[in-house]
Amino acid sequence: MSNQPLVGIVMGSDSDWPVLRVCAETLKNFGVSHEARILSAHRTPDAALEYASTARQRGLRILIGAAGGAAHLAGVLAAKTELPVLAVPMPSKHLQGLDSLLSMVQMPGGVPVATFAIGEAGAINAALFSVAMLALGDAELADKLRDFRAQQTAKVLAKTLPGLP
Ligand code: RP5
Repeated sequence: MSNQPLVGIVMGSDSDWPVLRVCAETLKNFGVSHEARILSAHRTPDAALEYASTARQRGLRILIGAAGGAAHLAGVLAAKTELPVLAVPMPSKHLQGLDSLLSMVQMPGGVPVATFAIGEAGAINAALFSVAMLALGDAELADKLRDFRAQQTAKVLAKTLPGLP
């Protein structure tokens, strides 16, 4: 894994990390260099804007924005960079992440974010989607993704149900 981070994972709070950890683990398993930051669109707005506006020149290729509640973080990051921004809605205390999902997926036309599923599935898939995008220009990474899929397929096909033929 090169030291230059290609994927920047940004979360609105350290309380998001238990859900988002699997995103970083998935990237690590593919050998994709990444960094993770706690930056909030409303609690640390200047730092969040600075991070996004300098991300491209610092060599990042993809940003992943994860937040809960009125989850405007991914949209704010996208407003300040031309890099693709993937949005992961965090489960929220009162609405279980439905609020996060809707505020991310319903970006008005003009500044897109690509929104994934609420919670851990979204965190894994944002990482896998990052791998797929980076694999467009990296044959070795494309091979790793193909192997991962083949292993996943083999695991499912090997499953049996107790008591059923
Ligand atoms: C959002 O508010 C964060 O992304 C987090 O999901 C949610 C709650 O944050 P804490 O109050 O736990 O710091 O900004």
